[in-house]
Amino acid sequence: ERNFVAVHELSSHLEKGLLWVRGRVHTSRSKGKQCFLILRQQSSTVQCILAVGDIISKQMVKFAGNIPKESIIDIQAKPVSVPNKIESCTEQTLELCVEQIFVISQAKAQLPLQIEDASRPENADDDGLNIRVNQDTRLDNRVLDLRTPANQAIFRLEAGVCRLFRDILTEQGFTEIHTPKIISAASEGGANVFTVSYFKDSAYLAQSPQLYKQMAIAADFDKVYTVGAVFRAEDSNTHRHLTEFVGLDLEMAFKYHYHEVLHTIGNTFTAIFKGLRDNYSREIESVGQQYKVDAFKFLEPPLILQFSEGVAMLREAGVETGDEEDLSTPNEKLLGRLVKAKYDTDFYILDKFPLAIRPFYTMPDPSNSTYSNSYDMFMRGEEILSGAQRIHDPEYLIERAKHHGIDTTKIAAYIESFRYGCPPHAGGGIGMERVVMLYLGLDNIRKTSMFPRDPKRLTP
Ligand code: ATP
Ligand code: AMO
Repeated sequence: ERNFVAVHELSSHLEKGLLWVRGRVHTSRSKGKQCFLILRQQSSTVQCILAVGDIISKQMVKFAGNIPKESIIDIQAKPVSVPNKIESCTEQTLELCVEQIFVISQAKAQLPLQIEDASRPENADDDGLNIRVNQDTRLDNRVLDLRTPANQAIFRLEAGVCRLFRDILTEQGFTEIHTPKIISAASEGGANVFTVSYFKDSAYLAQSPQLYKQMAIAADFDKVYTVGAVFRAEDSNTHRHLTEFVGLDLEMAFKYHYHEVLHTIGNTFTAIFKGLRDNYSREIESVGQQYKVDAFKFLEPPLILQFSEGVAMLREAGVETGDEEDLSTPNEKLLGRLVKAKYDTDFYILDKFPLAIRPFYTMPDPSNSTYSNSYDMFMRGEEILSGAQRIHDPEYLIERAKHHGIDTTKIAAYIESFRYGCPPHAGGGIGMERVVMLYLGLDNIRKTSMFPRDPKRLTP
């Protein structure tokens, strides 16, 4: 039996004799009677030495030098301290003197990309010798690309976002639900749905859990959330649109005012930001070694502005925009910069959007029906959540749906669920990949989707 030790724990095994380590060959070079091999385990690396002597033969040194990079090997070795720091490894103060080496799984000799190239800092001085790996090469060979320290960190942090979302809401009495992804009617209106054949009929892939999370409220679940795939047949080739993303959705009954829900969501975001800052500092640092990462700033409680205030700030900055006009992407970003300059926060909430630009189920503002009880939330000047109070009166809901040109017979079960009594409620939907992208300040949503789907990419 082999007593395996993790690379990052080797320092506590110094001078304790032989042990086993399993890892990948990160790099290897033979120099006559010696072979220097860097062994990698996720983001940890350690230098290994094979030197011809009593235990190691010439053939073994040659064999070790010829193991293809990325192969998985087991070595039996003694960890020893080194006098000079080994800069190229995460374990800088020790190395492994190898006595036995076994190849467990051999990688192809020719790799489509080199992990070292794919890990290179984005802003490193480029003397023309450094090879950059472009995004398509990375995504085409995603399993290799995901082995870089930055990618290891990004997807561990992404798991953290989901875990925090679940834990924070569960603690507040929310119930996790699962909603169907094969549905018979578009929930957000519009044409951006994928049609799939469903036996003799056709169906849609869900563009949101919207109708079902509201139906769970009508069914007395009171506070619900769901984490699941959301599909959008949008031919949007941008840095922030995917055709399939993970939605973090929540819905909640309230007593007096939809701001009970707005505050719950806002506080959930600040709790997630704190959880990431406090528990994922190693991951954040690791991403920062490859990409420029500025610390994410937020206020407690979060800043809430009215949509009309946002419009006024834009106009003051010289932008022409209508009272009821949606924020274009450039205006959204500009407003983010203006808010940051004035309030020093990368997260803020915009409340009371014009009714005309919101989905049919949105509750109008009872005091001014030009506006609505709806809100968006932004990270680094980009939309991260859309939400609203919903109409829970079935007749009024039908009127609003018809106004939006929606065939109400297709959503009859949804409307019917409000005929048996339903508490006032509100909620919102978050894009998981966008949270990670914007928290870290990355420039493309494909960096935070493990196997991204966009209009031009369906594999791997
Ligand atoms: P997002 O707002 O990011 O798209 P959403 O689901 O709320 O999320 P929409 O309301 O459909 O999406 O889109 C709003 C904004 O997205 C628009 O202001 C538009 O500027 C931007 N957008 C959408 N598609 C594209 C595209 N193909 N190219 C550039 N911008 C786009
Ligand atoms: P909306 O359509 O604004 O609202 O979507 C909610 C959030 O999902 C993210 N998002 C996307 N992420 C990646 N790629 C896309 N193509 C994409 N489209 C949207 C954004 C967005 O803020 N039913 C409502 C939510 C609600 O009212 O509860 C809805 O789906 O972060």
